[in-house]
Amino acid sequence: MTDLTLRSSPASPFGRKVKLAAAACGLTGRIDIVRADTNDPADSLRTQNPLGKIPTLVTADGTVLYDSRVIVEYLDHLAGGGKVIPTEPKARFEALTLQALGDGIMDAAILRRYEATLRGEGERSARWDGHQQGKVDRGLDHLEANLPAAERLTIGEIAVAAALAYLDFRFEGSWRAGHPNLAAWLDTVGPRMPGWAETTPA
Ligand SMILES: N[C@@H](CCC(=O)N[C@@H](CS)C(=O)NCC(=O)O)C(=O)O
Repeated sequence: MTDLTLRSSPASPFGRKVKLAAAACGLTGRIDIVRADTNDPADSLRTQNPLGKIPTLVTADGTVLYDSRVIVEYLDHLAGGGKVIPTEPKARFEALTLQALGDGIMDAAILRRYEATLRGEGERSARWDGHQQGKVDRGLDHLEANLPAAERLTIGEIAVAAALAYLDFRFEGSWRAGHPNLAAWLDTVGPRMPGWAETTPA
């Protein structure tokens, strides 16, 4: 029985992170995914989440949770705790910081995507785009030198995998050539994650 509604879209990397976390927590069967259009002012998403952002989670009693980090905390709690967010302090803050890096890469990549798709030709700023690209590049370089774990599945590895797969999806995997070890990590670890195939954007 589904008692949770996730507003998301297939292309959203933050939505995918939450779906992968839900799968790792064994909660996929409780979640009904209802597609949201963040560009549509009439979409009920904007009444559920004033920020109009996905992912947004609505529980059976109408409680609304956002953003993705809060939703992941909630799912981990529903699953009994310590499933994708470790409880031991050192591991916990490592996982949360790695998640923040994955999220930051997604944020910057999404801003680049919006710059290219939502702004008209004359409105685009190469300087702003380069500023965001720098965050992605430095994040990738850091991860290439500090590969995430291969045998552990925390929200850190999930967020990084979702971020890299988004770069594959929207930026034709151009990051791979300069980051061969990270690319190999994604290709090995990603498909092993519960829910990976089902959440791959087409
Ligand atoms: N910090 C947010 C970021 C979510 C986010 O940026 N979502 C994008 C889609 S992946 C979005 O809703 N964009 C529409 C908008 O910003 O208006 C989270 O972790 O959930």
